[in-house]
Parts: sequence; structure tokens; C-alpha cells
Amino acid sequence: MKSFTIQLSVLAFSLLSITAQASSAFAEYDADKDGYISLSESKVNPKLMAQFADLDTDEDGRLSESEFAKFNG
Ligand SMILES: [Ca+2]
Ligand SMILES: [Ca+2]
Repeated sequence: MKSFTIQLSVLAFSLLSITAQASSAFAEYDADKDGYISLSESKVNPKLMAQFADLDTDEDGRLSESEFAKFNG
């Protein structure tokens, strides 16, 4: 019975993370919650940092949520 409960929690958690992924990833990178991902905030993910210049289409040195939406890591 216990393992069934664990499986159920794992399943619920997976569903939650799939649903939350799109909106929460941005918030996770935006450590200071200013609504933008700065280059230093992107350093937690080398792939994001590598694509930073390409994603920053308006070249203001930070990624807005719509610019970040084009990131595929
Ligand atoms: Ca920020
Ligand atoms: Ca930008």
C-alpha cells in the first residue's frame, strides 16, 4: 500500500511539473524577480548562457519572458 502511495505522489508531481514548467522556469532563473533574466542569472544554466546573445533579440542585455520563450535547452 505504501508503494502505491509513493507512485501516486510521483505521478502527481510529474503532472504538476509538466504543467508548471513553462511559466516557472523563467521565474527560477529570474533570481532577483525583476521580470528579466540577466546574463549573470543565466549562468546557472550553461546552455542558456551560451544562447543568451541570440535570445536577447532587442539587445538590452537581459531576457524578457517572451525572449526566454525561444530558449530550448
Ligand atoms: Ca532578474
Ligand atoms: Ca532583451
